[in-house]
Amino acid sequence: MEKLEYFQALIQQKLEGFCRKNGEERILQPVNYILQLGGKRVRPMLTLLAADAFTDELEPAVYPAIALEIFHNFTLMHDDIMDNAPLRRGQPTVHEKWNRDVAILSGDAMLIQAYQLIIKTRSECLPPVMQTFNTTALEVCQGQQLDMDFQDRTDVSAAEYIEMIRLKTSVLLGGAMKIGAIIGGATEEDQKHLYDFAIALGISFQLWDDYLDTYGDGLKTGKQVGGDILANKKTLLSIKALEHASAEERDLIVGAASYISNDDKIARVKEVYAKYGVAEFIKTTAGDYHRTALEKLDALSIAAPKKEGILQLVDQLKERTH
Ligand code: GRG
Repeated sequence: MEKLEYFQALIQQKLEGFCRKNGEERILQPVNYILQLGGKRVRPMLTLLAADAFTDELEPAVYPAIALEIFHNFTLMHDDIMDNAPLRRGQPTVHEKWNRDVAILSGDAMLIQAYQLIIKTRSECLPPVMQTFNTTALEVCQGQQLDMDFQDRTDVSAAEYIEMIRLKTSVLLGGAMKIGAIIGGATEEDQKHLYDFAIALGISFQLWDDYLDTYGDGLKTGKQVGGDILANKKTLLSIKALEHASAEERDLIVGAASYISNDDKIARVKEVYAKYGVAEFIKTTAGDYHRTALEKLDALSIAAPKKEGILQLVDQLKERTH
């Protein structure tokens, strides 16, 4: 675990230095605020771990790693505006604490700052790193658009939903690993294995997240159990149920039916889920993606001890999220 702790501390130290440099500049205050709210720092960890798998020289991967965390936080800031979310990591969102315009502008500044850090990548790696970063950022946008489109539809398929997660969440994890692998000097084949590993892992984690929102232990997840059901949210659970639901069941799931209390609605939707076996479906699907991820890691051309850190991070995330 020592390596993970060292990487975490390094990321924290670099982010603190970045915030110190931002100083008290008005549009950068929200940038420092969101970065100091915490977060698991998964993306920069993936970049460092991927680089570390191929080289002993970690330093060239540090700025790109920090750039990815800043980009991630920028997407959260704008996502919170679009979702009208009051809280982020348990604290007021930027648009609540300041206002919507500040959150838009500071988010924009953050995206530019991410680019300022990415271009510090050493010159021979810069073209493929920049290309990966740009492709990833554009795909994240597409994923966000799909997610918004899905909220108004009742005919979203499981495959479409998984494609949305791939774009909205997984490609940034994949991009983070690929960038680390490029900087570490990995072959294109190994870059692809690591990219595919992160894609599958991201999908499996998101599906588990959906599952736990309905079937998890609220004390462990820190979320209201059944929150997605009450918000009529499209998740793999509701999508799978809608595939089979009667007109009455459909109304209940999409929020068009009346109910006595929140508990009553959650219980009735869970009955529909049980009828169509959706919990088992989601568990099997998440398990399949998890297995695929491990197979991709297996296929890497490096010795097992070099994969250790990556596997430890997966275990740590499982503990925090499962
Ligand atoms: C790409 C130009 C451009 C715009 C962004 C707003 C937007 C368009 C995209 C939203 C993308 C988004 C919010 C994806 C959700 C990803 C996700 C799973 C967030 C939670 O990640 P964690 O659990 O969070 O790693 P922490 O708090 O640990 O950092």
